[in-house]
Amino acid sequence: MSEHLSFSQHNGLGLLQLDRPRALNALSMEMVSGLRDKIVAWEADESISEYLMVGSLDKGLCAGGDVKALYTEAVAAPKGEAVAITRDFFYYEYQLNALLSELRKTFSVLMNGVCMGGGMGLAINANNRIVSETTKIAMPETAIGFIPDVGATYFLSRLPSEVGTYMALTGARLSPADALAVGLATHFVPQENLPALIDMTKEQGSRAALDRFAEPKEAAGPSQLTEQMAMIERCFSADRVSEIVERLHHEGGEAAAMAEVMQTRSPSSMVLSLALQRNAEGRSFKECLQLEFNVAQWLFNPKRLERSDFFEGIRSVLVDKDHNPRWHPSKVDDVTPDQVAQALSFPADRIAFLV
Ligand code: QUE
Repeated sequence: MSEHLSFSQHNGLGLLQLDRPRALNALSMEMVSGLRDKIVAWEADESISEYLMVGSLDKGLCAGGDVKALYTEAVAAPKGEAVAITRDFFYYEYQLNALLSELRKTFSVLMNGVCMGGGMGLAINANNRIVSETTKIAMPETAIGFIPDVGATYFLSRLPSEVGTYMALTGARLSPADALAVGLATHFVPQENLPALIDMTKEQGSRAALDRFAEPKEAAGPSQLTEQMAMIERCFSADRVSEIVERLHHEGGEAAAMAEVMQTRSPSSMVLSLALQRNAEGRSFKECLQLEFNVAQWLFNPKRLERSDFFEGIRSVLVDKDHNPRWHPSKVDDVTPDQVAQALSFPADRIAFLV
């Protein structure tokens, strides 16, 4: 079992704690499989009636998958094995995401602090998604040459207007008020009350604890995203990334600033993410996870690995921290429709979902 997890039971509550604060609770393979095994056991355990997941009250729920470790292991391994390392991690993470989407018991999660990427995959299917004033929500994968995954193809594409497309392409950070406004979060509890919320959930369950500590959504303050919604709709409804960028420049102001952010993101990641978002209609959560897995495996194809935007992105953002990635290709219009089609239909392993 992972040293970065702890589990305990309190009057029918199963408490799942991520405990790796120095890495912002970034998920290792051991953490993913430890969570999976405990949840499978608790689903069958009649003495457990609900779950609460918490990260660090200082730092936050979770920064994502431990992609830095994945990078270090993969660059040290022979090519074939590098692919296997990334394949296994994402396979087990997506299995866990699917398991969390079909729980038999009420599931609450504290989304304080950093709640990004893989952290969103843990939280998104909870019944009670509790934010505080410290919450920072994002799907930032296009910054590291990857794609919003962990079911983002499903849950971002179902957000109001084009908010999901905006989040997927830019990696924009949402405030607690934004998250409540678009439905990514369900409850607001001030940071100072989180310890008491946890204590009361242990004693009396989540219903009583939220009745006591959840505040009206207005307490989270105004949502900037709500004010930008009409502009986001106008710009991010385009069918091509280059068209979105043109529309943003044409709008000027804060829209143009979004276009500037997109200049720094991986062109391949943005084009693939847009295709995944547009492809999500009518698909189930698991079908979306499988499509993401296909694309992830295509990105890790050994033939293209040395030119992989994923490795270059992790190198530039998390390892060397020069924030100066050299993307291949460097322009969105150089990512061909044929490549996109290949990526989405890449014959990756079928994920054997547990539920
Ligand atoms: C985009 C991402 C991630 C990121 C930064 C990005 C991501 C991730 C981490 C991260 C943060 C702190 C750690 C760590 C990883 O940063 O997925 O190991 O200690 O996990 O711009 O997708």
